[in-house]
Amino acid sequence: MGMLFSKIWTRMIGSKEMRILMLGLDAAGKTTILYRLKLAEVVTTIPTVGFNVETVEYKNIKFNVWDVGGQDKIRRLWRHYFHGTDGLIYVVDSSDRDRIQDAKEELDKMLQEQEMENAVLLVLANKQDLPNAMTAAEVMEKLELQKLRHRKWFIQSTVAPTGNGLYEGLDWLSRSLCSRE
Ligand SMILES: Nc1nc2c(ncn2[C@@H]2O[C@H](COP(=O)(O)OP(=O)(O)OP(=O)(O)O)[C@@H](O)[C@H]2O)c(=O)[nH]1
Ligand SMILES: [Mg+2]
Repeated sequence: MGMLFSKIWTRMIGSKEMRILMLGLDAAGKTTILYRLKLAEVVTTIPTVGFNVETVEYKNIKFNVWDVGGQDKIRRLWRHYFHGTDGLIYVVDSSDRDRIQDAKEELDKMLQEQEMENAVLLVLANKQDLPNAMTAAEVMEKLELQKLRHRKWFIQSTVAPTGNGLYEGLDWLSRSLCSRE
């Protein structure tokens, strides 16, 4: 009965599509996350030089997820993907204390862009399995998320290869994007 109802419902309202941009410094775990969500398995990744895009369906929403390479030299390409972004997933390597300040600066720059004005922000404090990883609370402080104004944001701890935390993150995204309209 539940199944039938949800099928009728989907037919009536159609499923929503959301453009999700996934960014973060190189080796943060973006591509691992994308394919864990898409294929439910761990793929061996190589640094992304361009982008990967996949559609992930979850809770009646089609998330079109754009995963763009984060290497220093190609970060200037990020801005070409901003237009029409509903949600930004910002992936952080929580074990990389040396570069958390860089991660903050890149995030700040992006959030100032007019094209990103209406995007909700999901920060993934990834690599929580590594010893000495910063907790989500520490990552939140380092990124100064509490200072953000007029922005819906959420931070979630994740371990990309096991999938830990990823669906909690998508849950928040779907809730905040649905309540936005
Ligand atoms: N221990 C651990 N390793 C991870 C985790 N997530 C990703 N990795 C590893 O980190 C490395 C980089 O992951 P990628 O997914 O390629 O990183 P990326 O963010 O796509 O990097 P670029 O494409 O260069 O921007 C790979 O060796 C992954 O297996 C995690 O949660 N824990
Ligand atoms: Mg990649």
